[in-house]
Amino acid sequence: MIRLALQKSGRLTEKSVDLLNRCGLEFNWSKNRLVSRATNFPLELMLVRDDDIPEYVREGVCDIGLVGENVLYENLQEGALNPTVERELGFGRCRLSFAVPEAFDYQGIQSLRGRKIATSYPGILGRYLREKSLDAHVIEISGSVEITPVLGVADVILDLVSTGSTLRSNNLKEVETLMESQCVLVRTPEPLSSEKSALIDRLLRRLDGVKKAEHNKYIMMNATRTSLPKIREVLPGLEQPTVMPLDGDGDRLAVHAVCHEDIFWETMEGLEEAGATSILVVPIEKIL
Ligand code: PRT
Ligand code: ZN
Repeated sequence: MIRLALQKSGRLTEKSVDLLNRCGLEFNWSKNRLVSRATNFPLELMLVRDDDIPEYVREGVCDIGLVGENVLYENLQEGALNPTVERELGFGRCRLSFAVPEAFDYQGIQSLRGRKIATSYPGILGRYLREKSLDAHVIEISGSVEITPVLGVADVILDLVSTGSTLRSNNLKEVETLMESQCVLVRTPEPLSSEKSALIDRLLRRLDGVKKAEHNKYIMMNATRTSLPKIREVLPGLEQPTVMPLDGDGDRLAVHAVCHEDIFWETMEGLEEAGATSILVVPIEKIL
């Protein structure tokens, strides 16, 4: 049995569970329990605060975990073994950025020198300032960092941004991005039994299949053999198609293929112009 650490309740929870469901995992779901077992895969979920996930995975309490890169890198331990990133999951995207009051005359990172910078990410900020040889005062705040400039607590903030509306409503402007972040699947640096490794590989293969399927479409159309080269020009992502004669019509063919890209209306119109008819585009759920 492998154990996976997951945020108990927050921005990553729903998308993480949805991804596991799409990998075929089902749970006897109870949000108030610390541990939930999958009913059809040897895996149990450990539901915790996201900030604790790197530590649980580092120590091998959990074999794998789903966590934001911002939290992972904040909890990196220098000189120790850290969790390794196995997959980027493409959700929970945000950026960790410096922001200053609208009136602040920002002239690049040199403007950070000597300033009071409020953040919930003192580890990442400290490393950044050392790397850039900048001296500044780091003020650690656990939440609502965006209100610290107006309170006179800080000159600059370093906080997560996604749409930017929190900054705007506090009269702050984003001036520098320190890092981009998304949810990742991490693995413990502790040695694992071959059985556990095999289970993790099995889950990763399913994840890859789900991810691959997201960007692929199955396309079906009727066409003539002479129109095939034109159709391929319109659909560069078309794999070797399956071509079948249509019953009772010697010249016309049914063309079926996996297409490695999204298909927009413009593409459909292009296919029609190339001579295709009865064009069907369907999503793919899984690919192995
Ligand atoms: O209780 P627990 O400790 O588990 O949860 P939490 O409150 O610490 O974290 P949570 O659930 O808020 O976020 C979990 C993860 O989601 C973060 O660690 C990021 O990896 C990711 N994420 C993605 C975000 C955002 N987008 C985000 N916009 N986390 C926080 N924000 C906040 C940000 O701090 C700021 O206050 O949203 C505000 C900015 O949003 P915009 O859209 O106004 O720019
Ligand atoms: Zn947290």
